[in-house]
Amino acid sequence: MSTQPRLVEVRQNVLKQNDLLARSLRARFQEAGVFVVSLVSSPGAGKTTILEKMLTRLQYEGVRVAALVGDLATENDAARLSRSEAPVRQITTGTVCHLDAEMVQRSLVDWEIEQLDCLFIENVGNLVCPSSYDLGEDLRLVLLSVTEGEDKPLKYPTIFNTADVAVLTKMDLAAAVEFDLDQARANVQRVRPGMPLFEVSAKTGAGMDEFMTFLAARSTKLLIAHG
Ligand SMILES: Nc1nc2c(ncn2[C@@H]2O[C@H](COP(=O)(O)OP(=O)(O)O)[C@@H](O)[C@H]2O)c(=O)[nH]1
Ligand SMILES: [Mg+2]
Repeated sequence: MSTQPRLVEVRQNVLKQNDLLARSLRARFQEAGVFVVSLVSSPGAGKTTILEKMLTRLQYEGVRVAALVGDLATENDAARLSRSEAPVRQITTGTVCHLDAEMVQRSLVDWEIEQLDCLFIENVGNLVCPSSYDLGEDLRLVLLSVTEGEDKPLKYPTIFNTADVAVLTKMDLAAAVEFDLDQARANVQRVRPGMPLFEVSAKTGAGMDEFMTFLAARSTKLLIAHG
């Protein structure tokens, strides 16, 4: 006899549990007045690099920011993000390919999130698993680097469908890898019509102003930054 129905049932229960917890996290974030933004992408698309720039910039502008960062192993990304001088915590997931609401809740236990304006959550690099797990965030960013190719939205539609905003990263490398920008834009719109799309290079800073202005427009918590 197949065990498939039982497996499906267990998986559905896990996801339901996560949804319930994410809902209570979202309520807690709202009550604390903290705007929560998560970042998802494949490994190496540039989440940590852009996040370090964002944290540095927002801190400089007087916004109280912090970050949680998920990886299977190492504290490397937390060390990189700490250079911004914002409070940062690493979540190491072992073999788990995504963050879940419980991991987020656990790592915030002794954190006074009321003291924050904005919390960023960098998910484990993966274009599949994170799409099923709500983390209670207000805004989910999906990053796609030009070196991955313009077809990724078509191959991984679910992650684009669960995100609110797409960010094309490493634009400074676009010409070198003959990235077809029009095709990429069309592919994003095909899987998610109307999805806002930003084209940035965290390395050169190109496109960062526009992107940060968009973020600031999404929350009064970030308005301090843009007056
Ligand atoms: N040329 C270029 N390289 C970048 C850019 N952003 C990130 N990288 C590089 O891409 C690699 C992976 O970046 P990282 O931020 O660690 O990606 P993550 O795994 O998504 O967190 C690193 O070597 C970065 O230096 C960018 O805008 N331009
Ligand atoms: Mg990273």
